[in-house]
Amino acid sequence: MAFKVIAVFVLFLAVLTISCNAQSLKVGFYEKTCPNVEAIVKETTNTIFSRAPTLAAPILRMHFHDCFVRGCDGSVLLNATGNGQAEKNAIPNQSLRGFGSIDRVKSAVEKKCPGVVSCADILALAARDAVSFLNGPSWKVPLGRRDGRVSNFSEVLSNLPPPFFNITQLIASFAAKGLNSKDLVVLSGGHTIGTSHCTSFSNRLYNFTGRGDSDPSLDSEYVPRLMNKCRPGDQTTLVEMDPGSFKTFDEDYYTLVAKRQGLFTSDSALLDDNVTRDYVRRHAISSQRSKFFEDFAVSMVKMGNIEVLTGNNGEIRRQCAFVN
Ligand code: HEM
Ligand SMILES: *[C@@H]1O[C@H](CO)[C@@H](O)[C@H](O)[C@H]1NC(C)=O
Ligand SMILES: *[C@@H]1O[C@H](CO)[C@@H](O)[C@H](O)[C@H]1NC(C)=O
Ligand SMILES: *[C@@H]1O[C@H](CO)[C@@H](O)[C@H](O)[C@H]1NC(C)=O
Ligand SMILES: *[C@@H]1O[C@H](CO)[C@@H](O)[C@H](O)[C@H]1NC(C)=O
Ligand SMILES: *[C@@H]1O[C@H](CO)[C@@H](O)[C@H](O)[C@H]1NC(C)=O
Ligand SMILES: CC(=O)N[C@H]1CO[C@H](CO)[C@@H](O)[C@@H]1O
Repeated sequence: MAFKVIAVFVLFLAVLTISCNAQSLKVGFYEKTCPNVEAIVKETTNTIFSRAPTLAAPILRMHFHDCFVRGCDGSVLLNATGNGQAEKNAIPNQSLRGFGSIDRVKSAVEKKCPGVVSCADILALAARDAVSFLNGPSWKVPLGRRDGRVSNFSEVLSNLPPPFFNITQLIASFAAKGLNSKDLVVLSGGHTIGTSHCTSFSNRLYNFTGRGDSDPSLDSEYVPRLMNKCRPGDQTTLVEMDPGSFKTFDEDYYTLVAKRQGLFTSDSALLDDNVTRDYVRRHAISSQRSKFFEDFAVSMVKMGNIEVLTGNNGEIRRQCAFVN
């Protein structure tokens, strides 16, 4: 009996400690301090995306890159300073675009509520608005992230999964961030929008194993079509990841992957695990659109919670490219 009481008490203490140390994010965090922040972000991003719809996808990707390196702390937005190179200078970031868009949104927010809203939160909101601008789902974004002060070039490669990862590596990479294989297959659905450089998948087309071959896990009729777009060594051409509907957030991605036309090794790899394969197949056949939308919203909120800085940690950056 006494044993039980002690056990319950210890558990109580543990819960108390956890909840004191890690303040959690909250929908409506800026209700009092910047009540219009969500409207400002939506309005500014809508203006930007209406003029340049191809800027929407890169904002979603940028939020992913932010969250996987040092948590969602806006570190991806920082510019290099004298003593080193920033995350945005690492190879996987060569293809990141949209820093200017985030700067514009931040300026609009600063005009109304100076020094209140973090760049990390602005990026999380802009990513949500990017998805819904492209006819995807919308969701409530828990807020209250603080901005980090460190952006480290060499942490990018060790934290972001590259496009040539197999399923074991992908699952491990997501697990390291507290995301499971369902999150992996759901968030990979982000590849329903946007474009990729040939360099991210051309290894699958030419000389895949050094015998002049291509990747057998890629649809053999799709290979010549991709070869047409991407000549060997092409560094500049952009290819639609979900051809024909790369400007619409839909579930076509799963149809493509099921047909073995996923662009990256990491897309094809979703067919190599029970959970992810099952999800791909189910969403490739019947119209499960609203279920995917629901799942995507849930996994985005989960991703947006990775290693966030809250309370007195970090800072509210005045300019997203520089620490205060
Ligand atoms: C599962 C691991 C993932 C890998 C290996 C991966 C890899 C890549 C690569 C290589 C590109 C093309 C970059 C280029 O060459 O221009 C890309 C684009 C993109 N990724 Fe991912 N990605 C992953 C997960 C995600 C997640 C979780 C999201 C968001 C939820 C996402 C959203 C995007 C978007 C929207 C683009 C298009 C960007 C544009 O149009 O510029 N990706 N990804
Ligand atoms: C930050 O660096 C990028 C290039 O990485 C550059 O285009 C941009 O102008 C810089 N931002 C500021 C505010 O200096
Ligand atoms: C950046 O990260 C690497 C690898 O984690 C570490 O060795 C290095 O000291 C870091 N650099 C800075 C300037 O913090
Ligand atoms: C994935 O790659 C790792 C490292 O190369 C390897 O050890 C593992 O066996 C591979 N897994 C699969 C399923 O191919
Ligand atoms: C293909 O790879 C092999 C082995 O790495 C190499 O010897 C050969 O030159 C490559 N062929 C082409 C066309 O790049
Ligand atoms: C996964 O597939 C294997 C082989 O088909 C099967 O033995 C296993 O029970 C499956 N696991 C789950 C969780 O479905
Ligand atoms: C936007 C940006 O800073 N891109 C950089 C990504 O990294 C390469 C070098 O690896 C730089 O040349 C780019 O300017």
